[in-house]
Amino acid sequence: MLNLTGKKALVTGIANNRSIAWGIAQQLHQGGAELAVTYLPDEKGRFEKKVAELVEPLKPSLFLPCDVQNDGQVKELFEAIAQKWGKLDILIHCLAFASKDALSGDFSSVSRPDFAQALEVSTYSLVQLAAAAKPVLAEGGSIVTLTYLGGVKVIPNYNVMGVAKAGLEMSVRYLAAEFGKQNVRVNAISAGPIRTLASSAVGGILDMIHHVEKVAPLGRTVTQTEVGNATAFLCSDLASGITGQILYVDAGYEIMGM
Ligand code: NAD
Ligand code: 0WE
Repeated sequence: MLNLTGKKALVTGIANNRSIAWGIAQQLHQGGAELAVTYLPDEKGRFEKKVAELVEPLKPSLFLPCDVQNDGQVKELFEAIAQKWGKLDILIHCLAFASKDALSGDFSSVSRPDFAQALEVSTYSLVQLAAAAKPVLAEGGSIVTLTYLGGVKVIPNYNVMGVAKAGLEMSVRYLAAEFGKQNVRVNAISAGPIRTLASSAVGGILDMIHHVEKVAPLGRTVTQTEVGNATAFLCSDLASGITGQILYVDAGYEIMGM
């Protein structure tokens, strides 16, 4: 059965109690994994306080800042993991960012800096974290990232994030091919739309969720806990034969053509 006892897991992307990463952290903890949690630092330290209070019940062994646009922070994060644990079994990449301007209007109106930032934060960061983790990633380890259907099909207003997710999904395959040599698996979960800090900032997200509720085979959207459970499975030895895959956790929406 699902057992993550003895596994050391790094979870990125928790901003609040609606974050998909929070659903993942809880299910990894439930499975018996020991956690390291990162937060995106801001000037006032608001996220640090909020995330620290939220994750306190999971008793993380490490709690550190990680802005993926800051190479120094990424370096210090993995130095801390090497020192504390000497290994890492699970790496959860659950972050994305694009300028709000780029998430509405014509796709072709995206500026060069907004395009570059979306791909740097949402796509390159997976490669960056995987490379930084490589020396400590244990045999039998697992990397999981979060993607969205907008990286495969056109979703109105997803725009440059769609390009970022397409790149992310292809990065999963190249990383899987490379990391397989050390018996580390790399997969993505393509989640259906969920109300989170990131998605709530998007105009029309509720209409999109209602559309999915009407069309999806299960007649509803998915929860952070369901994404967390699928992630726990991919990180467990039950999934030892699965790598390079995009697993849809979307109540079946992706299979529908009409
Ligand atoms: P969220 O806002 O809770 O999480 C996004 C996280 O990205 C935040 O914790 C934020 O701090 C982090 N982040 C942004 N810029 C960063 C940076 N420079 N360095 C480090 N961290 C940074 O929203 P969410 O919906 O839980 O998003 C998590 C992941 O799930 C994203 O990859 C998103 O694309 C993906 N996803 C979301 C949905 C959805 O509908 N909510 C569906 C499919 C996939
Ligand atoms: O990947 C995402 C969220 C991505 C995201 C959202 C924001 C809003 C606030 C990245 N960067 C930002 N930057 C901000 O300033 N999702 C899958 C959720 C989502 O976002 C959409 C969606 C869906 C679904 C954007 C447009 C259309 C649909």
